[in-house]
Amino acid sequence: MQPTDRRLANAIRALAMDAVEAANSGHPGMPMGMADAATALFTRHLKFDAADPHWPDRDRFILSAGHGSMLIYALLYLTGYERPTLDDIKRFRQLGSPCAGHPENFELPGIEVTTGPLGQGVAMAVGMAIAERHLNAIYGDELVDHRTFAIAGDGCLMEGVNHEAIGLAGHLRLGRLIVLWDDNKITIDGSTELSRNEDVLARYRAAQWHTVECDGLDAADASRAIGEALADPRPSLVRCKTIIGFGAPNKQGTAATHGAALGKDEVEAARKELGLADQAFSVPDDVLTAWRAAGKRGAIDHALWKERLDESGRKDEFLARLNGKVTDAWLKPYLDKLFKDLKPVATRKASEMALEAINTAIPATIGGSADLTGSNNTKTKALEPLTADNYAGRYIYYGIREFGMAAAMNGMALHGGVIPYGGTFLVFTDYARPAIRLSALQRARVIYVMTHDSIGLGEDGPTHQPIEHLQSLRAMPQLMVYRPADAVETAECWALALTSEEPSVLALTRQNLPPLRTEAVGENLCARGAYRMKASENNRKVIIIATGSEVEIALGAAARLEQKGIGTDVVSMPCTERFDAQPAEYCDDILRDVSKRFEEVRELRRKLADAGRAK
Ligand SMILES: Cc1ncc(C[n+]2csc(CCOP(=O)(O)OP(=O)(O)O)c2C)c(N)n1
Ligand SMILES: [Mg+2]
Repeated sequence: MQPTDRRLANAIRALAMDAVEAANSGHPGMPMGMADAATALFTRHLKFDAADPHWPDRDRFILSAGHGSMLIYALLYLTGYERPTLDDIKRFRQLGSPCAGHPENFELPGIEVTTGPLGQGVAMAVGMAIAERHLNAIYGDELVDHRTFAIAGDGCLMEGVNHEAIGLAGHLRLGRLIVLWDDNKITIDGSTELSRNEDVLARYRAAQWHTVECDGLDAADASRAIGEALADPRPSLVRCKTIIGFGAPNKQGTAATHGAALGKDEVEAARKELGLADQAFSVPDDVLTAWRAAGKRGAIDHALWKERLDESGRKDEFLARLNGKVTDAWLKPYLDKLFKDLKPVATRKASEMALEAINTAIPATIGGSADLTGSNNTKTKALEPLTADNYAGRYIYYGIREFGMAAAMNGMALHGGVIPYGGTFLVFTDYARPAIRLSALQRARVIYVMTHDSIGLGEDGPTHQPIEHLQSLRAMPQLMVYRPADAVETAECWALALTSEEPSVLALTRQNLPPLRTEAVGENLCARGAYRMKASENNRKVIIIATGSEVEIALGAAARLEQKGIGTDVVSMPCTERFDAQPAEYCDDILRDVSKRFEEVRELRRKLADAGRAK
C-alpha cells in the first residue's frame, strides 16, 4: 500500500528535527511547517530525475527561505540523489559536510542556487525563469520546457528586493514561475503582526501575478493550488497557510521552533505526535521506497527528452550552449580593426564597441541596464529587447531595479545557457551589492558594466561620485574587478570576464581617454592583472601604478619626471585580483623587486621608531 502523503512529509520532519538536534544548531520550524506542501510539489509536480541533477530541462527548485536548508537536504536524500547521504545529513552543519548551514550550489548538485540572504532566492528564480523562456524561444518546446519553483518565507516577501523581483516577473509575464509562500505568520522576533500588516496577495496581484491559497498542511490541497498555478499564464504566488514547527506539540506555531534545536523532550513528544519510530534518522522502508519512486518519476520524460535532443539536429550546439564555454576568438580581429582607427574614446563607449563584436560572436549574451542604457552603453545595435512578447530578445530593460537586476542575472547565469551582463553607475553597485556578493560566492558568471567610475563623471556631484566603491569591490573575494585604461584594455578585460568562471565588474569612464596601447602585441596583457606600460628611460627611481583613467595622468607625470632625470616606470594595473595570482617572479619584475622594497620600507620604519623612542 502506498504510504499517505502525511507519512511521506513526516519523513522530512523527522530528518529535519533529528539533524538540527544532532548539530544543536539549525532551523527545524520551516521544514516541519512546509513538509506537506513540499511533498506535494516533489511527488506530483516537479519535473526532475534524481539520477541526473544536471538534466538541462529539469524544473528548477529554489529554496529561497535558505535557513530551512534541512528541507532540501531531506528532499534530495529521500528522492535518491547521490548526495547527500544519510551520513552527510547526520553531519549537518559540521565542517566538511555538504549539508551546510544554508544551501550552497557549490556543495551539492540539486541545489541550484545559494540561499540564506533572504529575498534573493525569489529574485534569482525570476532570472532562472527568464533564462528558460529565452532558451525556449531559441530551441523550442522539444528541448526547453521547464518551470521554476521557489519556496519563500515571510522574510523573503518582506525584503525590498521582493518588490523589484516580482515587478520584473509580472512585467515579463513569467507564467512558469511559481512561488510557494510559507505563510506561517512567524519570524524570528515573533508574530508577523509585530512588523507587517500589508495585504501580500493584493501586492502580488498589483504586480500582475496570479495568486491562490491553500492549506499548506494538506498535501492534496497544496497540490490542487499548484495545479491552478501551473494553469495560469501569469507568475503565481501560492499562499500556503502553515504552522511553523508543525508536529512539535508544545512549540509549534511559535518562534521557538524557527532557529534552534527542539530539545530532547520536545523531539520525543513530536515523535509520538507524528507517529514516528523512536530511533533518530530512521525512515520507514515503505516511506523511503515511495520517495525513491518519486525521485524516478522524471526518468521517462528525461529519456524522451534525450531522444528529442538526438533527433533535433542541434544537439552539439545545444550542449555547448548549456556548457557555457566561450572563446575570445573575436578579440584579435576586433583589435586589428581598432588599431587602424585609434582615437580618444570613453571606456564605456569602448565597451560598447567591444560588445558589438562580442554580441555577434557569442549568441549567449543577454545585456541590460537598470534604466541607464544610454549611459552604460550596454545595448548594441542588433540586440532586440527581451519582452513578454519576444523572449528571443537579448536586451532587458530592468527598470530602476539594480538589486533585482543583479539577482536576476545570478539566476540566469546559474540556469546556464546564457551569459548575462548589466549596467548601472559604479556608485550604485551599493544598491546591488548583496547580489554581487552572491555572484562571487556562487561563482556565477555575471558581468557588471559599471560606468561613471571616477571624478570624471562630471557635474552630478557627490551623490553620484564613487569614492570607496572600487576598493570595497576589490575587497570582495572571488569577484574580479577590472578598470581598463583605454579601448584596447577594455576589450581585453571583456575577453577575460567572458572566459573566466568568476563574476566581473568592469569599472568604466564617462569621459574620453586617449589611446595608450597603440599596437598589437599578440597577447592579452590585462590577463596578468598588471603590466609595465612604460619603462623608465633614466635611472629608475619611481614606479607609478595606476588604473583606468589615471594611467593617462601617470604617463604625463612620468614624462615630467623623466625630463628632470628621474627614471619612472608606469604600471597599468587593470585587475589587482589577477595580479595577486601571478607568480612572485612576475610581480617582482613588474614592481622591481618588490620584496626588497618592502624590506627598505620596514628598515625605514624601524629607524623612525628608534628615533621616536630616543626622543
Ligand atoms: C537578508 C537577511 N536578513 C536577515 C536574515 C536573518 N534571518 C534568517 S531567517 C529570518 C526570519 C525569517 O522569517 P521567515 O521567512 O518567516 O521564516 P520562518 O521563521 O517562518 O522560518 C531572519 C531575520 C537573513 N538570513 N537574511
Ligand atoms: Mg515565517
